[in-house]
Amino acid sequence: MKLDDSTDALLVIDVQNDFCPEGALAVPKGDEVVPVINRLVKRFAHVLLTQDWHPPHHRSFASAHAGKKPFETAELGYGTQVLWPDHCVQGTAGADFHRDLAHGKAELILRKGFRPEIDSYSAFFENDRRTPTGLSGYLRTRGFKRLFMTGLATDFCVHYSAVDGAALGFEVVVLEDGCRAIDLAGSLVAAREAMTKAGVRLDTAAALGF
Ligand code: VGL
Ligand code: ZN
Repeated sequence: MKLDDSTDALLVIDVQNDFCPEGALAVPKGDEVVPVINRLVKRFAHVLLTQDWHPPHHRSFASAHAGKKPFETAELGYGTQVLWPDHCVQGTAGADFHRDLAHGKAELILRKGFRPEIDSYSAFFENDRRTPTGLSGYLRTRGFKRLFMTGLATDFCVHYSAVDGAALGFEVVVLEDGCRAIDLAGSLVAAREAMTKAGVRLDTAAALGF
């Protein structure tokens, strides 16, 4: 596939230590996305990263709810929230990008999930589905039209970012070989369905010749 350097951007989602093997919220084979993404970084003129960035005791952590265990759910002000192990706490090694990720070229690092009471899967809106992160304004102002998404996890942050990006009018391509899933109770199948329904193109870097 031919890229347009003025309107295409690579969005790399949450490739952080806590989502890689041995991390606090390890995504199976999460580190396998790194070589794929590093190849993509060389092909794209513009690279943007997101970083899950929670304060200690964040409300999405099971540890903040008496009697709850990770991967159970809780009703928060904005709806049902999966409760996670403590992860990506601001300033900790777990919140750092994977050491081999080629992040030096990134033009933007968008941090999300920093409001103590609201989780943020999507790079565009927090989990209340109303509070914007500011990313859409940034992307529009810079003239980006097509977003190639990769990273962790396919069924949570990539999924919500892709669906929101499409709803906001961007052309979204998820490169699945540059993603890995948590896959809780069928969440990967559901995410792929939701993305397809939203008009997101599911493809691979390999098939597109990147
Ligand atoms: C994520 C769960 C909690 C993700 C972030 O990056 O997919 N998942 N926080
Ligand atoms: Zn998180």
